[in-house]
Amino acid sequence: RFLLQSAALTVAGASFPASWAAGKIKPGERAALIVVDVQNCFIPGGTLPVAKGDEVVPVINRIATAFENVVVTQDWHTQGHASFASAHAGKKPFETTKLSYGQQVLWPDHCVQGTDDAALHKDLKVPKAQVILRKGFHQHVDSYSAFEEADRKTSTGLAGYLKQRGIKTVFVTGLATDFCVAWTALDAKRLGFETYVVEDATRAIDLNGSLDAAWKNMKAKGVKRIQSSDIDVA
Ligand code: VGL
Ligand code: ZN
Repeated sequence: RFLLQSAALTVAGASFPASWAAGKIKPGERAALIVVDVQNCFIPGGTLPVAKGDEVVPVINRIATAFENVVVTQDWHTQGHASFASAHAGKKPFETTKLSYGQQVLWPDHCVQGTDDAALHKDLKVPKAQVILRKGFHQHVDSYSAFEEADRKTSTGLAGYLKQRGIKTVFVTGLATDFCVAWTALDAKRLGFETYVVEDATRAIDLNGSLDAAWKNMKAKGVKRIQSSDIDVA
């Protein structure tokens, strides 16, 4: 849980970094913050609004200052994308259907490439963001996870990108807790990263108990649930 700066720990002399004494997590240079889908589409006023989605912005802005590495994702759908209810005759948003890779929740049209709706929230301030990863752009395949598309075959390359840069730990934030955040965190853990979800830096859609189910699943798989106050933000 604690990443010690080697110079700061003297066992005999009992000198510890302040963050260690305070029990806070200090993200080192081998940690990355992943900011999932903080886009207008998921903010009240957008096409698939997440209740209080805007409230994650100041929390993410604050903790982002503690990270050397930041990855931002964007849900980036084609028009008439397979995850849109409007693409399936007789289907309404929030119903499900069976696609080639399994069950798919059908959503209102949202986050269409290049629209204002798909833009990042204007108040999001992550100056150290090094990559913006777009997902969900294959017409027939959704991608909640930033690592792997819903067919469970097509990689986004994010794991390789992070591993080649020596990243061992990821902190997942953004929207929505029970869909893109959870799927991203579960894949991160499965792919070998120590994985935290910063709960107060997320908001949920909560469809038919999906939020409880997501937390149970994440706990079972070893994803750690923390609050932004658990992070040492200098
Ligand atoms: C998301 C539903 C559809 C998300 C994306 O970002 O959680 N949810 N597309
Ligand atoms: Zn989507």
